Amino acid sequence: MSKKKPLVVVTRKLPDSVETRMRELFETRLNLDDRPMTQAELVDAVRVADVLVPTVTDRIDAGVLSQAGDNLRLVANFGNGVDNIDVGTANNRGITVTNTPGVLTEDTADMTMALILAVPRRLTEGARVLESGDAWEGWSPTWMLGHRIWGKRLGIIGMGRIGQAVARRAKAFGLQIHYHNRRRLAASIEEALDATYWDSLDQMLARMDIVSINCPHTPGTYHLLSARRLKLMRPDAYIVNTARGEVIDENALIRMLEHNDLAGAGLDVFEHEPAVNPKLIKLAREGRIVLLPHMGSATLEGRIDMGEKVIINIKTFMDGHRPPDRVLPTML
Ligand code: 8YV
Repeated sequence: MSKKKPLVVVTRKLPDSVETRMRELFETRLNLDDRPMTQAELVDAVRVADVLVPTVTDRIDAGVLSQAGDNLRLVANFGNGVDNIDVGTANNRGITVTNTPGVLTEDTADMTMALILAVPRRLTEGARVLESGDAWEGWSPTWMLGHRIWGKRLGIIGMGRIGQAVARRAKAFGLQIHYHNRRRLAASIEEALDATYWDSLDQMLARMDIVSINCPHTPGTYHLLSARRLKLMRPDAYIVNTARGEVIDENALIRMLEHNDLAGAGLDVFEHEPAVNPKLIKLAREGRIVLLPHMGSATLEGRIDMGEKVIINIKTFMDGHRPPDRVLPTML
C-alpha cells in the first residue's frame, strides 16, 4: 500500500515548473492567484497542513504556530532569510524549519553591485531624462556628473555567501574591500578578496565611501545601523541595502539624507515592506536615492532553484532524513 502523500500548503504562486513537480510529489494546495494570505488564512493553513511553504511576505509568528495542528512538522521557507518565522517557537513545538541558502547568492550580489553603480553614477536619474519626453539639450562637460567608484573603499557588513560574492564583483570594479562580520574570515579568503577586516563596525563606518548591508536580520542586527552609527559615516558616503530594511534605522537614514549628511542610498528592502516611506519616494524622485521593490533575487532561474531546494527539503524530511537546509535557533 502506498503511503499517503503529505499535504503541502504553498502560500504564494511559484514558477510553473516548481508547482508541477510539487503536485507530482505531494498533495499540494497552491495559491494560483498569488494574493498574500492574511494571518487568519495562515492559521487555517497550519491547522491542516503537514508542511507549510511560506515566503518573506508571510509572518509565521508564535500566534500562528500556537494554532498549528499536530500534523504540521515542517515549515519549508521559500527564501533564504527566515526573519518572517519565529524559529524558536517552531523548534520548541517540534516543527522543523528549512530555508533556501546558496541559490540566490549570485543574483543578490548582482543586484547589490547594480545599486553600487547606479547610485553614484546617477543611472536611474539619467534614464529618466530621456523617458520624460522633454527634448535632451545634448551632451555637456559638466552635466549629470556622478562620482567614480574605482579606487573607493567599500565596507561590507556581513561577509557570508552574499557578502563575499559582492566582494568578488566589487574587486573587479577596482573597489577596495573592507568588511565587518561576526567572525573574521580565513586568511586565505581575505587574501583572495584583498579584504581588510574591521573588528569595530564603528571604526569601519567612519572610513568607508560605500557601505553595503549583506547580513541577515536577526534580533542582533535589528537597527545595527542606528542613528548613532549612521552619524559616523562620511557625508560623501553612499549606503546600499539588499538584505533587510530592519537592519537600518530607516527614519534616521531619511533624516540624514534630507540634511545632506549622506550622499545617497540604494535600497532594495524597507523596514515596513510593502509600505515604503513617502519621504524615501520623494528623495528618489529628487534623484538622491535609488529604490527597488525587493528584487534582489528576482530571476526566473533563481526562483526555480529556490523551488527545487524547497522540494528537496520536504522530500528528504518526509523520507525520514535530516533536510539539507535545516535552520536552528542557534544559527540566528
Ligand atoms: C526572497 C529574500 O525573494 O530569500 C530571501 O531572504 O530576501 C528574497 O530574495 C524572499 O525571501 C522569498 O521569500
